Amino acid sequence: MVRVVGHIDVDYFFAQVEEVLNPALKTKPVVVCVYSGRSQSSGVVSTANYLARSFGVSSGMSISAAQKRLSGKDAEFIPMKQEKYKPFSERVMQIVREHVDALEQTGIDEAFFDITRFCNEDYGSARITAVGIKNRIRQAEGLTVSIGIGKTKSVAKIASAFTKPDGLTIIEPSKTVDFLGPLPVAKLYGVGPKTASLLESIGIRTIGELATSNIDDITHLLGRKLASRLHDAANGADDELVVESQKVAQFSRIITLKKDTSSAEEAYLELLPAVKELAARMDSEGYACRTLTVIGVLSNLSVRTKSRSFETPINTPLVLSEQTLVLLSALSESVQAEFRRVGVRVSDLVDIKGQASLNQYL
Ligand code: DCP
Ligand code: CA
Ligand code: CA
Repeated sequence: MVRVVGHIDVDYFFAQVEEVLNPALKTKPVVVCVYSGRSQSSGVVSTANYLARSFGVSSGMSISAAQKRLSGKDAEFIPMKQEKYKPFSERVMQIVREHVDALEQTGIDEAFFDITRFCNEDYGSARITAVGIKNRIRQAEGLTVSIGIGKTKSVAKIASAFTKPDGLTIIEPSKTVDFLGPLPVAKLYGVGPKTASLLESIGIRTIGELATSNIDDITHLLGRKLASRLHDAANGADDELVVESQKVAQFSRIITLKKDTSSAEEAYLELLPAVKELAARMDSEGYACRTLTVIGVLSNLSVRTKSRSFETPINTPLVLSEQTLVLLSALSESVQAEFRRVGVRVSDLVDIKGQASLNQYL
C-alpha cells in the first residue's frame, strides 16, 4: 500500500485572522504581540504578516525590536487574544476533516491527515483533494493555508513548509529520496539544534547524507531509538500513522466520477459500491450513525455538502443507500452544476456492539 499523508498549516495564523477581522490591515505590516505589561512596549512578537516579515520581524523577537524595524512603515501592533483565533482553528479543522480519512491535530493551526483511502492511493486525486481543501478554507474563512503531501508524516511536514504562504507541495512517492536528499538535517522533525550539531560533527549535514550514513555510527551518537527513527525518516521509510485526534470517529468515502455529471442518479450508481463498503465497515465495527452527509466536488473543485440527521441511528446498506440517493438529489437540485467527485460520510456514530441492529429487518 502506498500511503497518502498530508500536513496542513495556516499561514501567519494569528496575524491573518486579524486581517480577516479587519481587511484594512491587509496592506500594512501587522504584528501580533504578547505584552508583558511591565512597560508599554515590553513583551514579544507572537507572529507577524508577511509584509512585516519582509522588514525582518519574526516570532519571538522583542516588541521594541519589531517597532524599530517598522518605524515609519504605518505598522499595526495588535495584542494577542487566543479566544479570537480558537474559533477559526476549530472551523478550519472541521473543514479538513470533511475531506480526509483521519485527522491528527498537532497545534492550533496545523494537523496531519491521511487520505490514502479517500484518494484510492492516487496522488493525482490527492492534488484535487488538497486544492479542494484550500479553496474551501479560503471561501469559508478567508484564510490561506499551506499543504504538503507525501508518503510519510515527515515528508508531508517538510513539504507543507516548503512553499509558503498559500503553498501546495506534493511529493510523489518515487521522488521522496530526491526531494529530501539536499535538505539540511535540521528540517527533519525531531532534529533540533543539538542533534544537528552532533550529526555535523561526523560530517552529516543533509538528509541525504543521513539517509546513506552507517546506522551504527549514528546509533553510537544518538542512541538506538532516535538513530533508527531518523535514519528511517531520512529514507522516507518511517511508518508512523496519522492518529485520529477526535474520540468519536466518522467514516467517509469519496470517489471520482468517470465523467462529470449533473445527474444525481448517475452519480449515485457510481457511488453505490462505496456506500456498501461504508455499511460493511460500520457493521464490522459495531456502529450505526445518526448523521449522513453527501459530499459533492463540483467541476470547479468547490465542495458542497448536504446532511440529514436521524432520530433512530441507521446502518443497513439498504437504508444508507436510499438516503444517499435522497441527499444526492437534493444536493444536485441546490447546486445546479456538474459533480466531478461525490462522497458520503457517516457521523454522530452510535456504538451498537452487542445489540441487535435497529434496522435488522429492513
Ligand atoms: N506563535 C506564537 N509564538 C511563537 C510561535 C507561534 O505565539 N513563537 C503562535 C502565533 C502563530 C501561531 O502560533 O500565528 C502558529 O505558529 P506558526 O509557527 O505556524 O507560525 P505562523 O502561522 O504565524 O506563520 P507561518 O506562516 O510561518 O506558518
Ligand atoms: Ca502557521
Ligand atoms: Ca504551525
